[in-house]
Amino acid sequence: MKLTSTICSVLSTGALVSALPPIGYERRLFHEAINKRGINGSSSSCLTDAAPTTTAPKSNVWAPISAADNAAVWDLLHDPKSGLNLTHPSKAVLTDNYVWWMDALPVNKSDVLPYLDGEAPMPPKYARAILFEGGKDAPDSQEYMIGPLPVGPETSIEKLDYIYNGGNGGSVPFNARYFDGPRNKASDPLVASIMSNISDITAALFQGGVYHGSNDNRTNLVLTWGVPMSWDGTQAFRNVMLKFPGPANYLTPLDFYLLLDVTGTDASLYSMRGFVTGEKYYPTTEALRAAFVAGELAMEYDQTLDASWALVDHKPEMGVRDLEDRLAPSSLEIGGKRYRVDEENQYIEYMGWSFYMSFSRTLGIMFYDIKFKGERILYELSMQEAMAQYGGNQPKAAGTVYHDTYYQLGTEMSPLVEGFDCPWGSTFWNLSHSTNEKITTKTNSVCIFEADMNFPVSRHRYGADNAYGFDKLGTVKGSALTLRAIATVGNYDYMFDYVFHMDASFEIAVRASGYLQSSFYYPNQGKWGPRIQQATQGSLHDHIITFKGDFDIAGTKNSLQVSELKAVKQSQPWFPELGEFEQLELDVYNMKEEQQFNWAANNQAMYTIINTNSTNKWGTPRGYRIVPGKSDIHLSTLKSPFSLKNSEFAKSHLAVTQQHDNEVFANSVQNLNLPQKPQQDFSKFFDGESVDGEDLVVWFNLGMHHFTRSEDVPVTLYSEAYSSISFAPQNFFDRAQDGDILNRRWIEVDKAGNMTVQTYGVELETCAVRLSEPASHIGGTVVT
Ligand SMILES: *[C@@H]1O[C@H](CO)[C@@H](O)[C@H](O)[C@H]1NC(C)=O
Ligand SMILES: *[C@@H]1O[C@H](CO)[C@@H](O)[C@H](O)[C@H]1NC(C)=O
Ligand SMILES: *[C@@H]1O[C@H](CO)[C@@H](O)[C@H](O)[C@H]1NC(C)=O
Ligand SMILES: *[C@@H]1O[C@H](CO)[C@@H](O)[C@H](O)[C@H]1NC(C)=O
Ligand SMILES: *[C@@H]1O[C@H](CO)[C@@H](O)[C@H](O)[C@H]1NC(C)=O
Ligand SMILES: *[C@@H]1O[C@H](CO)[C@@H](O)[C@H](O)[C@H]1NC(C)=O
Ligand SMILES: *[C@@H]1O[C@H](CO)[C@@H](O)[C@H](O)[C@H]1NC(C)=O
Ligand SMILES: *[C@@H]1O[C@H](CO)[C@@H](O)[C@H](O)[C@H]1NC(C)=O
Ligand SMILES: [Cu+2]
Repeated sequence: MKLTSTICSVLSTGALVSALPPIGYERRLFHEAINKRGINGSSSSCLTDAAPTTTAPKSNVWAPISAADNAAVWDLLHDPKSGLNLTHPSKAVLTDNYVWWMDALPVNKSDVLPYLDGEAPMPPKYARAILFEGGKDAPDSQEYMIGPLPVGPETSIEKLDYIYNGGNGGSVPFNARYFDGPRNKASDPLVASIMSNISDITAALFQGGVYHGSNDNRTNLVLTWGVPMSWDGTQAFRNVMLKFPGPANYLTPLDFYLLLDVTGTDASLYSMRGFVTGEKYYPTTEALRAAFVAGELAMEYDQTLDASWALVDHKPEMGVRDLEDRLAPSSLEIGGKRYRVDEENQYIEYMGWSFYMSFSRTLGIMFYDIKFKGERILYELSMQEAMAQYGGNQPKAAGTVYHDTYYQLGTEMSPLVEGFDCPWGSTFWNLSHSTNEKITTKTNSVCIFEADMNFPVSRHRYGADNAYGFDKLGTVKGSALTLRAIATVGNYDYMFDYVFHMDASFEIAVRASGYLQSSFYYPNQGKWGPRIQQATQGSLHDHIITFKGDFDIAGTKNSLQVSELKAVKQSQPWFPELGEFEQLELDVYNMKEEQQFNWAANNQAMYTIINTNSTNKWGTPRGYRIVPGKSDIHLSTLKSPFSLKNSEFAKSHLAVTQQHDNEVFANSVQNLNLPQKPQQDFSKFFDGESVDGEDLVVWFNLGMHHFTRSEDVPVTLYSEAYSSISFAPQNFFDRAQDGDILNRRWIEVDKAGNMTVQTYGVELETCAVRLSEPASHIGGTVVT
């Protein structure tokens, strides 16, 4: 489909105006006389031009591994000489050794700084590979580091243990490892035999719904199951919930749960632990059947078989809104793109900012060496985990905690739709990850655009007693550069925005759309969310998105300054009549030790990463402030058995640690099934080290308590499911970073009433615009 729409272009009238009659001019002034004219369009325009290019000062040392390195590492691992005895994953069973996935190993900061800031050579690249080793006497998952790359005589394969603090390094017990295809396949026959045995019951309860196995053509139900699937890796369980199939199956759950023990690699030992339906537990098939025969299992509501109500397509039955057939307003870079890119190095320069992007299959897009006007602000800014934990009175909802890195969130970052997911004219970049020996490329999966903030950075009207009400007026255009990616991890579509502002502040926003994980609706279950469809309850849950910010303010030796606002008692001799009275003051101090902490009540504390030895012109330590945004929450449940020790990063608003090369990640990708014996325990980072005058990492959480609602149907709305935070210079500069911006208006009215408007040479552009439905931007997946 190729659809073309023509947008009005804008035409400047020449903005330097003087001595126009005051009456009637005001309106014109404030709108700068934008004339609209319909145009037929020209084939090229400043909008669709590629961003100007630049050359990164250094090659991107954080880049994902190349296709050639990926293939060479694959071959090395599979070489019989490696002694790993690997089977190709497509043929693997539980008792084989095979590769789960490969990625780049994060390069140590201590190795990177001499390269970035000095003449040191680029530190060598390493791959990391997680191998499932079911063939071992004690079957497990073991992670390896392979390098240096490219593969050569120096390259070795070593266990990768140093990035984990749980005690077993890169080893994860078999029972806790990712529940992949072979494990699913091994336990499916048991599910099929149990469910076949009671197919008359499920058919009676669920409009003919039966399960005879995933490959049986009589099967018309689908399975989902809760995670975690183990407490500590010594056991494995699988709590299955039945659903009606279809693209919106997240919203058509059934009230039927089958609980299995799936411990170990010998599937003949797997067993049933019982059923749950109607909030009751039946330990055996006999008990279930007896209840069915006694008529105790009737469903109060039928789940909908046709879930077309749950699709995100147009619903004509909802009617038409006046004028809604017109194209909606759009943000367009009508002056041409104002950022430069080095696509090969994934490097960007924008209005004083510069930074590198990287990408990992688990964490998605990441940023390094973020500088403003040549000074490093952050060494690293990266998402660490997207977690969700649910509540309910049944095995699935009550027992569900998601760590989306377990599901490889980065690999679910997928093509974006120009004009809708991102503004027309955005720059789109591909994202690539390893799929076994090949590289999978998701085209156009990151978009880059500068957009109008629709409010000025700053302005002031200097009042005067004339027809305009001022003799001077200054206003500075507000715009910002956004990098955006959307990861559809199962049900949810998480949108990550990294926004770089003109005033040297930057912002992170996460929004969620997509399907709720829902439950079958039982009357009187309002404690866990409302009824949102005929037989569907929106299950209450928390989302916590954890980020790492490795700040380097004027060097690596930083402190976390706390400025507490206090209401204190004071007497001032010039107000004798007040005696002691309450007034404001700041209690300013540096945090001494690593800690997890929360935003102060009423936000009465400011947290600033400062360099005590680097002061601005006014003698104040330079810093960046952590500015709370929207919905900066932590996890509500702090002692749940399902998230006891593997989710510590989610349990405070903020945390500060000393940077260490072996404390790279807040979480580990297979921590989900180890709530009670984690591979990575974030709380162990806090071991009393100083954070005063050290290299600091700030960890911070965005998220939302998802109070589900019928407006989550068909999908959750980005407008409300939204969390953000920003970071702003705090005495980092000597003044606001807006004086050098030319996109501003300075208007003066002289005593005679003559007005001049200064445009600093930035006139309204005439940018011929012809938009066409960008079929080419709805990219795809390419395997090379
Ligand atoms: C300023 O305004 C006066 C009175 O309206 C007018 O006569 C004069 O020409 C104007 N001067 C300029 C430089 O536009
Ligand atoms: C616009 O296109 C139409 C049809 O191709 C043509 O007749 C008309 O002259 C064009 N107008 C302009 C302003 O180019
Ligand atoms: C290699 O693994 C296979 C199973 O994948 C196993 O049957 C075989 O014994 C293993 N060989 C060695 C030498 O361990
Ligand atoms: C099927 O159900 C019967 C009792 O109804 C039970 O004896 C038998 O073990 C069941 N088989 C399976 C595989 O659960
Ligand atoms: C289902 O599978 C069975 C056995 O494999 C086969 O005989 C039958 O024709 C299939 N039915 C349909 C509707 O495909
Ligand atoms: C993005 O991927 C597509 C498909 O593989 C490829 O044609 C295109 O060249 C890629 N773009 C870049 C900049 O690598
Ligand atoms: C990174 O640093 C850690 C901790 O100092 C060290 O154990 C590891 O070998 C280093 N990694 C590489 C690739 O040099
Ligand atoms: C600040 O400078 C002093 C004197 O040079 C030095 O002793 C101290 O370690 C420095 N502190 C930091 C945080 O850099
Ligand atoms: Cu949610």
